[in-house]
Amino acid sequence: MPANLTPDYFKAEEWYRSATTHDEKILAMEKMLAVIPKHKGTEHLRADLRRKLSKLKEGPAQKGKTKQVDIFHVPRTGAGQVVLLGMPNSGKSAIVHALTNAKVNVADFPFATHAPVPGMMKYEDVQIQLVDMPPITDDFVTPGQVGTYRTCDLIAVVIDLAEDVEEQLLILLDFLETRNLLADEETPAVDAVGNSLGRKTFCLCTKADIALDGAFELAQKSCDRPLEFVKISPETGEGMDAFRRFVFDQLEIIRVYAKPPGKPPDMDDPFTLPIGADVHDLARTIHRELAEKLKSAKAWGTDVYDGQNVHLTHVLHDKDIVELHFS
Ligand SMILES: Nc1nc2c(ncn2[C@@H]2O[C@H](COP(=O)(O)OP(=O)(O)OP(=O)(O)O)[C@@H](O)[C@H]2O)c(=O)[nH]1
Ligand SMILES: [Mg+2]
Repeated sequence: MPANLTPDYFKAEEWYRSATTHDEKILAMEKMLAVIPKHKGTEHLRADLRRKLSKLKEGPAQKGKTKQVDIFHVPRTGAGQVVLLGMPNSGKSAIVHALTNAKVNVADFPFATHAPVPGMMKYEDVQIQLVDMPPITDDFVTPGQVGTYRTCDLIAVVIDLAEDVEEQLLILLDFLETRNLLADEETPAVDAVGNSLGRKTFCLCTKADIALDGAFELAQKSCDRPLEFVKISPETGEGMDAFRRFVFDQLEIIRVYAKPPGKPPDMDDPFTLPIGADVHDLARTIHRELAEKLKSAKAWGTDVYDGQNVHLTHVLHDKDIVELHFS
């Protein structure tokens, strides 16, 4: 009996083939099993997949002692990590080049970038990590690439406004969707320990200086996901400052300046915390063990008068200054 496998199944299979980490392979195989048509013709294949899946879940095979280096694992530094996703030649490296000091390869030919390249982008006094990536196409993804997106804070879907925006959106969002990378509030996909698989995503429309007529509006209109859109041109600088601010807002973080008792606050190097963090969270960020000895705190900034004594559960705001007293 014919198996009549569907495009969804083939996409999941493609994900499995391009997955290089053990966890990613499990996720991909679970997806294959979830989307495979369930009829007599696929009975053997399903049994085979279930067998392979339980083998995978037993743990990775031990292959000698050599440790493999995963070039797609980019350790996060700074206040947040933003990873670019785009088609060949769409302008990803030019964005990272314009906003950071990273040594990226901007080139007028496709597939110029082969591995992730992180750089630090400054927004006021905050450092945010931007990661340049190799391109993807509708039928090519570098093996292991999905791993970089899986652990980032924000995915920037780069759309070249000088090319077919609808086609780019279709391919790029499909890549994210088939790998459970699009955060979906209605049906949040989670891993074995309950962490969300989807990442917060926005569309970064670039090459505004040579955009086709109405391309930005068309991209917004043809996107069937509730994503935010930003327009930039690294070439002319258009929208670049607004983009830094946008990324800071999207990360949903605040800056807090620590003030040692009797001394001025350190205004050069803020601590960054998630929106909603309180005084105790700040103490934990500064020093996990000392945090248990936190006795009292004074704050300057939003909703307090200067130097007000605040409770340890006092919720902090962007640019607050806090003086911590330990017992
Ligand atoms: N006019 C104009 N050209 C741009 C802009 N951004 C990038 N380019 C040009 O577009 C070409 C591709 O830019 P890259 O940044 O190398 O593209 P990429 O997405 O990194 O390409 P891959 O590494 O192949 O994925 C280069 O010739 C750039 O000079 C822009 O804002 N305006
Ligand atoms: Mg590149």
